[in-house]
Amino acid sequence: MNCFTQKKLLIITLAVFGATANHAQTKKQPVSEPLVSHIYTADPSAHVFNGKIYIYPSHDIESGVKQDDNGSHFDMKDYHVFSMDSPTGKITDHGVALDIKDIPWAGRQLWAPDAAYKNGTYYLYFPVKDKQDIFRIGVATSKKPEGPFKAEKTPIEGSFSIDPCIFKDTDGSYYMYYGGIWGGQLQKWATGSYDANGKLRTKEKDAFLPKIAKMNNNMLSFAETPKDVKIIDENGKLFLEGNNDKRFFEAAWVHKYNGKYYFSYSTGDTHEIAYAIGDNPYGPFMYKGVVLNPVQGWTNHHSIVEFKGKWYLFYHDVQLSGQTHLRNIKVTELHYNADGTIITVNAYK
Ligand code: FUB
Repeated sequence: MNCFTQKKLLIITLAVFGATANHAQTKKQPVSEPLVSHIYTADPSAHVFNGKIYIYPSHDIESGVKQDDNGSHFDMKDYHVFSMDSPTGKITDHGVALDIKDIPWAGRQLWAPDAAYKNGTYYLYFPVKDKQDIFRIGVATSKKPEGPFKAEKTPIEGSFSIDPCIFKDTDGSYYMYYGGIWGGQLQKWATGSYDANGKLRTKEKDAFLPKIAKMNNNMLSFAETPKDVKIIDENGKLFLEGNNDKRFFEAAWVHKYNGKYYFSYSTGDTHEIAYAIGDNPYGPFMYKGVVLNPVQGWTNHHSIVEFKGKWYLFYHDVQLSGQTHLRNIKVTELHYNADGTIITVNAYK
């Protein structure tokens, strides 16, 4: 994640690209306005609980930490939960739902969370660096969708990297999808265990793949060793790192539409939300196209949810601040073609 790479040349290229993209987009009118303007919010994971929409975003702040290769300036310290009676209705900020100081094992950087409900308990899943500066995924519980949430004493065993997405299948099974390259550290787990020197791959190599693990009944642990989620082209081939307009970068989200599984994700340095379709939760998922074109700011992160028979795309941009690490969440309706493909959203017109 983040607009910096390890190579200076790429830093410059990305900076120029980012500035150009921002400039072009700010001349256009946004199709949606920020849902929240009293604090900065990002990475909106939306769910329908008890007939209302609940949004679990990151809470962006200016902590003064300098930008670096690992996205250290995304230095978030708590989560707020929001609810809405409808996507066009009033939004309620339920206040701090979980604070980093109440997560016993946490070091720094509370990144994009997600939530789930099962048998009277709400679960908040969150990535945060542990005290060794390694991203792990934690879980916290509450009896209310808005929290406050109480964190477990340790991260989910076997978890690593960032951006958990919890998907409930129609048979009642829950799966976690997760992962993110660059600052998300997925490249440091290429051998199956943590290697602080794990490098990004060169263009001709297979791209890193997101992970999936079925959840145990208690929703607090993985029921299996995490597996790769294969994203393939129309010939069944995995994408290479050089296919950076299609390969996985971060921000996994899964939803089901007409019996098919839709895996959507950010392409990171090409700034799109792409999607691929599969026949079961494990995939493989065949690339189909773009859900959301690049937005203002470097990151692009979304969720897709059905509410009262319509589908909605929650996303963020930097309309309020103009700064990549101070984002604001938005929503717009999402439409499908008759063949099940998604009509690409342009966040500006
Ligand atoms: O908000 C911090 C990180 O930025 C998220 O974890 C990524 O998906 C990107 O949006």
